[in-house]
Amino acid sequence: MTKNEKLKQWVSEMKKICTPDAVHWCDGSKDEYDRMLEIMLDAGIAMKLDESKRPNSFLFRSDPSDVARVEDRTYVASRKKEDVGPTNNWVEPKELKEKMLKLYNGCMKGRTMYVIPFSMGPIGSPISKIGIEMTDSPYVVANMHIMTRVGTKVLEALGADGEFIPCMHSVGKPLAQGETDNGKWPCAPIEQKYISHFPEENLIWSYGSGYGGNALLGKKCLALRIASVMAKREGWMAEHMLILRLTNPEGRKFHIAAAFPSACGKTNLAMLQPTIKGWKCECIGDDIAWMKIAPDGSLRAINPESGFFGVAPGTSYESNPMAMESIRKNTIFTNCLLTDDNDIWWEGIGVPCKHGVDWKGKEWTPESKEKGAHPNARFTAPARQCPVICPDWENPEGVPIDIFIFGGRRTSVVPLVTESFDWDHGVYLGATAASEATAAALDVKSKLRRDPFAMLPFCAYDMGDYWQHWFDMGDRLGKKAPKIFYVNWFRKDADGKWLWPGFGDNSRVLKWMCDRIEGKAECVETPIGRLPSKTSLDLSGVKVTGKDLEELLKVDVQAWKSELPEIEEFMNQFKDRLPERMKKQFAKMKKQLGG
Ligand code: SAT
Ligand code: MN
Repeated sequence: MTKNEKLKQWVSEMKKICTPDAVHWCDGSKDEYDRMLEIMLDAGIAMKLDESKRPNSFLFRSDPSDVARVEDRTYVASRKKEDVGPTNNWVEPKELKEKMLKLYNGCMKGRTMYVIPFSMGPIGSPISKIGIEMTDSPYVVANMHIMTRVGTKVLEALGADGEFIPCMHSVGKPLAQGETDNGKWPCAPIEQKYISHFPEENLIWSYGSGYGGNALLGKKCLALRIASVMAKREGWMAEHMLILRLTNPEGRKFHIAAAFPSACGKTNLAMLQPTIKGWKCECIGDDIAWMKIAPDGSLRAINPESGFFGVAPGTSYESNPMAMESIRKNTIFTNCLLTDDNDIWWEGIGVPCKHGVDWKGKEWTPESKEKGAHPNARFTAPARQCPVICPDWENPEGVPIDIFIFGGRRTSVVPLVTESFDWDHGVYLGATAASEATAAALDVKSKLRRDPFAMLPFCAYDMGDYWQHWFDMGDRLGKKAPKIFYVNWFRKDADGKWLWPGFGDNSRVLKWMCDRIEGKAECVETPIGRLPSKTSLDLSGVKVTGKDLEELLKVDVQAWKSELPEIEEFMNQFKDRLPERMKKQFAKMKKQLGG
C-alpha cells in the first residue's frame, strides 16, 4: 500500500464507482506476473506456447473488433475547444466525464481492480514521471510489467506527497455472478469505447478496449498525449521517436532520435545492424523519446518504456534479427497465428507455415483467403532481451541527441535522404512529413496521410502551438541543437521494385549524416534541402545501380511543386495558431521551387 493520501483517495473513489470484487495493489514481482497469466490461462484467453521453443511465452487472441487503436473514439477534453486544435476530437470535460461515469458505474463487477504503480523512465531520473493505472484486465497488468517499471519501488519513489498521473482503465465487461470470460476476450462494443484525455488535470480515462495503446495507458496516452502537453508547459519534449546510438570506427558516439508513423519500420531501424565495416549500432528505444535540456545545454533523451510492443507481421531474421532474438522467451504475443507445434507464426516471418490456427481461432492453411496473423498483431518483449540494447539505455541522465530524423513511407517523390538547411527548415520537414497508410489505426483509410512529426494521433494540443514549441526549443538549444534530416527508405521504380535495399544498409545513410556533422561528407544544395553528392554515400559492397542511385537522389521539382497546394491547405487548418516562422518556411520552399 501507499502513504500517498491523494492516491488512496482516488483508489477508494474509483472502487466505489466500479464496484470490483477485490482490489489488488501490484508489487511488480515475477510471482505476480505468473499469477496474471495463470488467471488468463484458466479463463481460456491465454495460450501457453511450447516451452522448449518459446519459453515462458503466451498467445492471446483479441476480439476481432479490438485489434488496434481507435482514433475516432479517442478524445481530448479541455475547457476551451480551440486548445486541442483541429487534429483532436474535442469534448467538454464535464460532459465526457458524465458519459463515462455512467459506463464506469459497476463496470468491474465480478473482476479484480488492479492498481499498477508504474514509472515511465528509470526510477529517479530527472526526466521520468510516475503514473498509476487502475485496470480490471490481467492482460494489461502483465503487459505493463514488461512495458514499464512496475511495483512497490515506484510507490516508494512516489512517497507521501509525490505527483502521479492517474490512468483509469476498464475493459467494460462486468461479469454476472458465477460468469467467467470463458475463452472470450473481454471488451465493450465500439460505440462504447472511449480513450479520453484530460490534459488540464493530467488525467486519463479509458473504457471498453483491452488492446495496446487503448489499454496500456503508459504508452500513447501518458508518454505521448498527456506528456506532449506537460512538455509544452514545462519546456521539454515528448516525441514519437526511437533512440539509437551509432559508434563510428574512431569510437565517436552519435545519438539519433527518429520519428516515423507506426508500422514504418521504426522498430527495424531502432535495432539496425550496420552493414558497413567498423560501425556499431545499439538500441535505446523503439517508440518514444522524452528529452530535456541538460545543464550543459545538450538535449538529453530517455526511453520512458522498458519493453517493445512491436508489430509482428513482417518481422523476420532478415528484416530484424535483433527483434527476433528479443522475442525468443518471456514474450506476450497477440493476434498471431498458432502453429501445430504450439509456436507462433505470421506473414513475413521468413519461414513457411503449412497449417495452423489463425488469429480468429479458425483453421488456417496457405490456401486460406484470410491472413493467418492480424496485420497489427503484436509482440510484447522486455527491452533488456534485445542483444543490441545499449549499455546506457537506462542511464537516468539520458543520452545527448546529435541527430533528428523524420520520415515516412513514400513510394515516389521523396528522395532517400535530405539534410535540412537549418533548424527552422528541419521543423518544416517534420511538420510536412507524410506517409502511406498503416495497420496500427483501425479507422484511417486515406492513402497519403500528413503526419507531422509522426504525432498526428498523439499531440494532445493545437498542432500549430506544437510547431511553435519546436521553434522555441531550437532557440533555446542554439548551437547545441541536433541536426535535422528527412529519409525515405521506400522508393520504388516504375516497375514497382524497391530502389533501396533498406534494413542494415540504412546504416549507409546514417553514416552520411554522422560524416556531415564531422564535416567529412559532401552534399549538393537543392531546392528542398541538402542531398548527398553521388560519391559521398558509402555504397561499398552493396548492389545499387548508378541509375537507381540517380533516381533515389533525384529532386523532381515539378512533383514537389504539385504537392504545395495540399501542404498549404493542410497548414491553413491551424489558422491563427500557425507560427509565422512556419509560414516563412513555406514561402521560402515555394520560392525555391520556382512556384
Ligand atoms: O497499440 S499502440 O498504439 O500502442 C501501437 C502503435 O500504434 O504504435
Ligand atoms: Mn508508435
